[in-house]
Amino acid sequence: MSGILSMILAGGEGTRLAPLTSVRAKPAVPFGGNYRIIDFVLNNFVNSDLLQIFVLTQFKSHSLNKHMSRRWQISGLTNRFIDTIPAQMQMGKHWYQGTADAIYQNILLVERMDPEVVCVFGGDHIYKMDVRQMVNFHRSYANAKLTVAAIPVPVEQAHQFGIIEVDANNRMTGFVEKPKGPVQEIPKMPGYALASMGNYTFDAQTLVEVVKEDAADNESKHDFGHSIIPKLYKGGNVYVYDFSRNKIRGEPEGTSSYWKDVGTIDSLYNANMDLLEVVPPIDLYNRHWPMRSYHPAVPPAKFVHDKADRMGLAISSIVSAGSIVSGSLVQHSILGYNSHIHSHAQVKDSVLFGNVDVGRNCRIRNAIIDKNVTIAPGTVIGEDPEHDREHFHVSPNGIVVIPQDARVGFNEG
Ligand code: ADQ
Ligand code: ADP
Repeated sequence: MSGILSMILAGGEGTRLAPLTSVRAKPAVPFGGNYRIIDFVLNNFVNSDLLQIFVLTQFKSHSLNKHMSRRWQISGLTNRFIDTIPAQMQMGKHWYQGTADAIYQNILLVERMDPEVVCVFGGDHIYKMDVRQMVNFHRSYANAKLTVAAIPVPVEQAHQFGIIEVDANNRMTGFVEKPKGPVQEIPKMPGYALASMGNYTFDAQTLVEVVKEDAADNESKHDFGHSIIPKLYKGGNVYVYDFSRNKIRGEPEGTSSYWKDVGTIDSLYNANMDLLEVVPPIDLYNRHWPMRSYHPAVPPAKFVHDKADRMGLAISSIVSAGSIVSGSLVQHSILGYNSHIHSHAQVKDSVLFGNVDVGRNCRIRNAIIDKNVTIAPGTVIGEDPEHDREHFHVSPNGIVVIPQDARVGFNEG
């Protein structure tokens, strides 16, 4: 496929993921032991063989840049590239005002490439999509100016998304960004509304025109959801791509409709836990859809015990390289790189990002522990909600979050 340029919006501040986003952008937040959130969209493009990609960053981009340059930077040999573009204030002394402004400030990159279509995708969702199928769908409508990918969501969640109405010919007939009131339910799916996934395939000419026009409009929020789509669909040339039609090679029909917005601590935790199911709703082991990421040079994971009555065991868990589970028990948890779990400790229903040291006799449950954390021997986390709320950030569902570089339990009596 040619003439396709992709722009990945990776500047999200991710305030609802605090404190995990206190020093890094949301797309750089670790996920599933081995990955960062942005790996999912990047693998979608690479596995779709669409390799002309700009990744637009803004907030707290150092960790993301490092990840990009260690694993994803491609340039030079052919016309294929993945280029990470920092906010450069090309159009005046201000940051990106919104997602449409992020494209506008980089419009020269689009004009220079002179593509036929531009895929503008978000950088912070967990899903697999063969993007070629969406582009083919878009191209099948000669008059299509924009195609928006869509998925049903329960109506209770509709206020978090752009909500779409569509006619029998896949044409968009209504769009409200993050509606405050009641929404139109999907006629054949009561209780559900059709949500935008924030993934757009634009006719290139249209994209250039609309973002320039939008930049000149002082009333605009300069955002695709608030400003561009509500105007554009009224012209009758905006189409809706039903994500459940997307088929991933090597996977049965229908399994590819997993899509998670991991914008909150609880949704991030739940999406991690999804990976631990016997048959997970998103398969990371499909050889036809390799999940690339940066892998540090560390030794394999190791499970040891020095006495017969002691375990060094992980059950229903994902354990990344460099980890040592010694004389301790890990249950239904995800351990990132270099997690060390010492004797008699128990880790249950938790996610450790990496470089975490859990001391002897600790009991950890229902926790997300960020990188480079040391937990003193005997510390208990996740068993006493009142104590946890006093000392740590605790999510509405009771997930305890330990921030990066913390030393926990050393100063307590
Ligand atoms: P939101 O996710 O709320 O809604 P937004 O916060 O604008 O939209 O983020 C969209 C993408 O752009 C994210 O990947 C984010 O990281 C990135 N981004 C945000 N601000 C940016 C900036 N200034 N510079 C660069 N990148 C930036 C959108 C749509 C909804 C849709 C949901 C689906 O507006 O209609 O339903 O996505 O999650
Ligand atoms: P992440 O925590 O997202 O994995 P990295 O470990 O890749 O991020 O770190 C990104 C960069 O952020 C590091 O190279 C370092 O420069 C900076 N950094 C991370 N933690 C700290 C810290 N505690 N103090 C100062 N700089 C830090």
